[in-house]
Amino acid sequence: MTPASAPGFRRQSSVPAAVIDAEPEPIAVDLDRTALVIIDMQRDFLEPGGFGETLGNDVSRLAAAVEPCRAVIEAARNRGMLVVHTREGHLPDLSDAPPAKVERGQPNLRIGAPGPMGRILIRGEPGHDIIPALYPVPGEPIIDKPGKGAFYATGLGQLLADKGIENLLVCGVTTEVCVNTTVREANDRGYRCIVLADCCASYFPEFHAAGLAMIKAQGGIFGWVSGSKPVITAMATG
Ligand code: TIU
Repeated sequence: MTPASAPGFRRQSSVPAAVIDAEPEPIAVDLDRTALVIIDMQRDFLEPGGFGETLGNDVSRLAAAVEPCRAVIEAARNRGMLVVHTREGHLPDLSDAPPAKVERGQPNLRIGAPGPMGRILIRGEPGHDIIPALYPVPGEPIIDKPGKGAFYATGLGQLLADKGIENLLVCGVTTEVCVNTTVREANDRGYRCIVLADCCASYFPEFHAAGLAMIKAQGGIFGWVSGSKPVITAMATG
């Protein structure tokens, strides 16, 4: 049976312009067909009083990813690479929030409940916004997503298709939740995903390590794992 909308996978466009040092092996990519995707670097996950903390997490564990992300974003902007930011969150009436996601934990700490940074994980509230250190510049697309994956119920796939993007450099939080889900979605859609290890973080160091290991295992079953420095080097020379 043919799927209703068979994806038209593209072969790698022309001669790849850059080789990025990565695991399980270096990857050659056309940087002109590559986008930088920054997943959910939001106050709700990185600062005290937000969704991450209401889930019982030590949010300070995510801070290490901020400076590497900032450096990669700067290099991407200098190169003219597409930089896409995502935010996880829900409409104020919670119509896009499945009860199975909302009905967890104490009612006063759930999605939509009032917190020190506004209603928890609600679009438009201070906590939902991206942290000041990584704030998008005018013109950079911001994808608001209701789920963990950045493709589910968003316009990301169309945006990337319109721009001819074939490869994704993926950063953000958390490694095993929204980064992994997005990489898996992207892998099924035919994108080469290169995850930048030091630009990602988890509330659980062992899950960060396992999340990266799962991506690069089995010959790179979901993608490649690299870091900010090899990618910045490739951007400067490729
Ligand atoms: N963005 C993202 O990863 N959402 C989460 O809920 N992550 C957790 O690790 N909880």
